[in-house]
Amino acid sequence: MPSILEIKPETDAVSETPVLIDGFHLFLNALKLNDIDTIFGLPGIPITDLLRMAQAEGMRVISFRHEQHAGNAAAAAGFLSAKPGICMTVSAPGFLNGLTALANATTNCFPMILISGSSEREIVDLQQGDYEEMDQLAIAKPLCKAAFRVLRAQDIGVGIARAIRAAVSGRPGGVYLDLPAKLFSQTLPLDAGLNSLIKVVDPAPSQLPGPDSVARALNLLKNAKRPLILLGKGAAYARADADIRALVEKTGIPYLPMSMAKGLLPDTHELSAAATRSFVLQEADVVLVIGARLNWLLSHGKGKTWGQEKGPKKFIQIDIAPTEIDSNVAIDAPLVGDIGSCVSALLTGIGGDWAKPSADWTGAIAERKAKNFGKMAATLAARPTPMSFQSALSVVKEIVKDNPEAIVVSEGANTLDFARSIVDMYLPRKRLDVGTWGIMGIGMGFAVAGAVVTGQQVIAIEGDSAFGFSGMEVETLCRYHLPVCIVVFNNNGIYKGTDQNTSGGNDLAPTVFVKNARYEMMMQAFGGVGVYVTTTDELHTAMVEAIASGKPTLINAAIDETAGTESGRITNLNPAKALKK
Ligand code: OXK
Ligand code: ADP
Ligand code: MG
Repeated sequence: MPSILEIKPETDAVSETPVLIDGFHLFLNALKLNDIDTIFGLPGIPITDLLRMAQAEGMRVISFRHEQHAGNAAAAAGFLSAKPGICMTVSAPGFLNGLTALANATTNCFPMILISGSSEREIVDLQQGDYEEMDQLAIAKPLCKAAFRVLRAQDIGVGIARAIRAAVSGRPGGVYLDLPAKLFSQTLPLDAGLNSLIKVVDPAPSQLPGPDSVARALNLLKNAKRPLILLGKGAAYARADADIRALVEKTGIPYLPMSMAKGLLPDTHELSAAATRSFVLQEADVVLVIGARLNWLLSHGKGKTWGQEKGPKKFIQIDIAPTEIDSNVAIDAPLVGDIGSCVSALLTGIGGDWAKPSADWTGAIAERKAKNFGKMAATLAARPTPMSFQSALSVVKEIVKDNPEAIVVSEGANTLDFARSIVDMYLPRKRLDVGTWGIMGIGMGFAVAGAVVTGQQVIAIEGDSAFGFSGMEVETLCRYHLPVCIVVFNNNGIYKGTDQNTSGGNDLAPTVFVKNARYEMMMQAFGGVGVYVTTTDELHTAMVEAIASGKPTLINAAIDETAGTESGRITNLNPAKALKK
């Protein structure tokens, strides 16, 4: 990477006018000074030249077809690298397209910075009808963790520093930075300009838990009869992999991973209770929650899912955000701090005389796990025609087992739900999915980030509906020659392809798509590999070839169109269900 001084400002040696640096270069220098080397974005007024200059200065610029996917890529890059991912968009419409990704990043606690060019303040604020007029800062504010606008070149350094610190410190999240077009052409004397930039020192400082809170947590854990550790994507983000594994193994406490915590310990670990989720949630008496929120995905920590009728549970919760504590149920032992420091403090306190949980508890879990594994194995071994979700996923499961370094991206309803329980993960931070919102459309953005940030193979397991949200980005995959293998689980529709229009009219039902759509041709159109498969053998061959070649590949896998369930495993959230009750 070129050093800061290698970036050449405009000079005029003949007339000896002072050497100046412009807003474009101040901005790029500020990013580089903070080790940010990649920009995801989409060019247009007023950022086209900026992206060209970024590329000329040695930064990687990944240019997308729609800003939402550039934003999703930035968010996933943030999760994968623990540095804020950068997304750059044009003003009003481009900015709005990026906002979903910004809000989703904030919801997922992924650090990203959405940087948008904007129109002239003087005109926008008087609402005089500027090109792409919009008060972007005001609109972004409620959708992100922090939002800033820079109006003067001398504030570019501080603006970037504030954005970086806001994105990664404490609970990570999305940050908006508004850069009006005029800022880029402002100039400063070179020395003053460079001196105004800030290298952020310790952007995400450790936050140590108090000794009292550690003692309280340990006391509760020691007295538990049926303890459980719940790992969320915050635990994956925290990069305390070795200590978390040591905590599980030293204490012998079974653990349950949330979807993006899968692989923090290998899913095949004997203490994983993933295959008996309902049982452990109901039966555990003390639950140590690490980097997970007790939100809808965990039934808010109460009710039937948690066996509330069997008596109250005790919770220990590790989180960096103090206000997360007690947000749904009473937390008996809060441990507020960063996960690395908190887990390490627990490990220190555990000592050599730790009594592992009774065989009653671990044995009951093992027994149920074995039973569920047996049931699952039978489903996975079946070879129906057409393929079922499970038979097709049995192939993906084997491929991921053989390629544990691969990043797995997953979205859809049934495709997502089946893939979550069928496809084992072996390494931390290898799974990217629909996250806290259950959002559709993250597929190709996350896939691009996975490949660009890690350099590893990406396997994207996509429902046919989910794929449609970001499908045009297959051109991006081809343009950058990214090693992404997409498997479209094509069952002709949302949930399934057999829904009927009951009005007697000619339109298809709202959940149904064109039958037997040839998604693989979309990839072929841009020079990638497209394969249509109807059997598990064909799917296996196509995936092996995709990974061996590293070429962007789309495998269109024909799945039984009658197979899906409405909303997968969250059917209960459909309001009509409540009406029927
Ligand atoms: C898990 N299980 C297994 C295994 N792994 N059995 C055998 N072998 C293995 N390896 C069992 C597990 O014990 C559960 O059974 C069941 O399989 C399902 O497991 P899991 O972990 O997937 O659990 P569950 O109940 O689905 O989890 C709840 C949840 C999850 C809310 C956390 O559903 C989730 O993450 N949902 C996200 C859905 C989403 O975002 N959808 C968006 C699209 S829908 P039991 O017997 O122990 O319970 C949409 O947009 O609109 O419809 C729309
Ligand atoms: P999941 O969806 O997997 O359950 P969530 O996104 O709901 O996970 O929860 C992640 C939690 O992790 C958030 O409450 C966030 O504040 C917390 N978190 C993120 N990073 C850290 C960290 N380094 N240390 C402590 N807590 C963290
Ligand atoms: Mg479908």
